Amino acid sequence: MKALTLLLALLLTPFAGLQAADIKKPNILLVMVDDMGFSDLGCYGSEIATPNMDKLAANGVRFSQFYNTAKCHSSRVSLLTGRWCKQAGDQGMSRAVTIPEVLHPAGYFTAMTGKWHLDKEPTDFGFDRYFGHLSGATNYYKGDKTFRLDGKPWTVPAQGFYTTIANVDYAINFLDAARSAKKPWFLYIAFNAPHGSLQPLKVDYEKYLGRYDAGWDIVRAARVAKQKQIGLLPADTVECPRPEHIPAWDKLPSEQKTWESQRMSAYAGLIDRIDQEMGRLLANLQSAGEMENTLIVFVSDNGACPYDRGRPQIGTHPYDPDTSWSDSTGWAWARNSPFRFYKQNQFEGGISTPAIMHWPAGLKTKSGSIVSSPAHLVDLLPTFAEITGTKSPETFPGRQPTPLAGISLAPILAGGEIKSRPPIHLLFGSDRGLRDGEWKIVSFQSQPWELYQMSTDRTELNDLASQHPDILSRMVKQWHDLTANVLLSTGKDNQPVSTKVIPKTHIGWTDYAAPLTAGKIRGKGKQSTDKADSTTGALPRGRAGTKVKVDGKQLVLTCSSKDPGLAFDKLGVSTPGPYTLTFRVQSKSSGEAKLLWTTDAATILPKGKLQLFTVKHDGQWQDISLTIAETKTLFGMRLDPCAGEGEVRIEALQLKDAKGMVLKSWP
Ligand SMILES: [Ca+2]
Repeated sequence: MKALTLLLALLLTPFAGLQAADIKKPNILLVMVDDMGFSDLGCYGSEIATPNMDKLAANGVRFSQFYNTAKCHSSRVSLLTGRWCKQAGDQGMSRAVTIPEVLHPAGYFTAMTGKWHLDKEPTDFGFDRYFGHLSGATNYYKGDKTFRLDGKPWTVPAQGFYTTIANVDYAINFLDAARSAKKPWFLYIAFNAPHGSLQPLKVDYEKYLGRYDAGWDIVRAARVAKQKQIGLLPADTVECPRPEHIPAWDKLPSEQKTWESQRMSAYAGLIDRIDQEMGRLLANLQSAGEMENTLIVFVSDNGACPYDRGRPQIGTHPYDPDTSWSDSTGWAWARNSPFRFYKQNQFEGGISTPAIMHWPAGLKTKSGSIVSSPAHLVDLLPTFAEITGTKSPETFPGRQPTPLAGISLAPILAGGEIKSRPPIHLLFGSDRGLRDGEWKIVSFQSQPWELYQMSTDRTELNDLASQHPDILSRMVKQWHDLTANVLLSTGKDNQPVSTKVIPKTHIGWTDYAAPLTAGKIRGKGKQSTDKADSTTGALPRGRAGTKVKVDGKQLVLTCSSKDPGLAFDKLGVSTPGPYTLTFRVQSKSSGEAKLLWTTDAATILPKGKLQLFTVKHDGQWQDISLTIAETKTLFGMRLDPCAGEGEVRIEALQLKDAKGMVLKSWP
């Protein structure tokens, strides 16, 4: 009878029947992993063992065009609020209401474990229970000082701790509390794996040692072949070829091959462990009789990460808690198969996530089916609201909620389809994009817009911007309108893109031409709480009268005579001084050069400390190294390479700590 009622309700309108008293509200398990590439799960093309996720996919549904925001914190904001990151008020979420705040009035128990990476704490945004780290990245074994349990500081045990396991330990703990309270539950697990530093468990790492000796060309080809074979991608999909900044595997020196093969084994170990822990959690749901009526959603916050921080740690083991192996651009390319580019870029390699949904009681799609409708993290909140019979409130104490950007995916879960949807707006830093139906425009670091027809060219190989200027200009206008009117973001975000095409590159990508030298163990005894999630510093602001742009690996300053220079308003470093600031400079300007800095937010430059130095304005490149004799932690900085008008170019600008470790680099 109950089944019949449910069926009738579903036939009438999708999920309307779930509000009826005789139908139990579904539990919701939302899992987000960190920096996992599109092809990293077995059911998305990988050779890594992920049997538990594959089983969910086989009995549920997979999305082939599900998007995130290409970056950690912005994806978390969109996921939790159903809005574009800036629209929601960025990390502070002042213009939004979160999923737990929407579900709470419907009687839900709400809990979270793992990485927060936003302002305040989860318990300030509607979560009844929370265990995890507030930081953007943490040591898998040793954690950091931002760990919290239910709003209170939590000390990471000195022995026997591993973050991926602890996240599931506490998740199970919280579910027990929900069951005792006899409430439906919403559980959000934000694994920090497989984000760098790569610190797998020994057993997981050794399982994959030697498995990647064949290299990224072969692994990539195998993944693409599997993606076609399992029907994830059309058989005529043309994969993006290996870009010039990544060498052919066969051309690597043998020691480089060994190091890279080991790095991929570390990634595989981290991902394998996520799957094992998911298996433990799913077994817990099974034994509680909750598998049937729990909607499980699995997504990644951005594509694989290409930023190679620190020097190779040859001869170390990644399971040594004091090591911190960094990301590999070559493997990021393979892990984002078949797409182009990486985390932070709005190309498909940056924004495409594996996305699995599983819900035996509610899903009316054929088991194991693949949905190719475009969807985005912003759609999750409206979907959850619809299937639980709740609504996102239009007002909320202390906030000014904007309208939802996402749409409910409930019609897809009910076995139907969504024929059209509002455009998907894409923005992180200077990387931009817009997906509207079968068309997508995309800009790499504010370079000229490119146009792709996604229905025939998902891998973005054939730029149609010059062939369809009408479509391009319509979509560019749409992007700017949405940025101003929906994201409420003006200023730098809404400036036109550059007109100059330059080689697409990033200083943080692995430099395979550099000799492979073993570095000292980076960050030994210290934990990363770097919110910026990278040593790549935010682009400095040109002071009044100075225009700044990025040209390849150079910052180009066009100075007027009015007080020229670069302002670094908030450096985001946590290591105290002394420091060195090194860079190469080429000046066609004039006048005295100076560096100013402050160690607190209250001191507005040019107040603060001052150091003068000499730049020859003869158009020749010169190396500059400045010592900043400061014992406190730098907050802001101003670098004036000249005092007159003319062009100044700066490259390899790096702020280093006393031991010579790079804390920030620009551009
Ligand atoms: Ca991430």
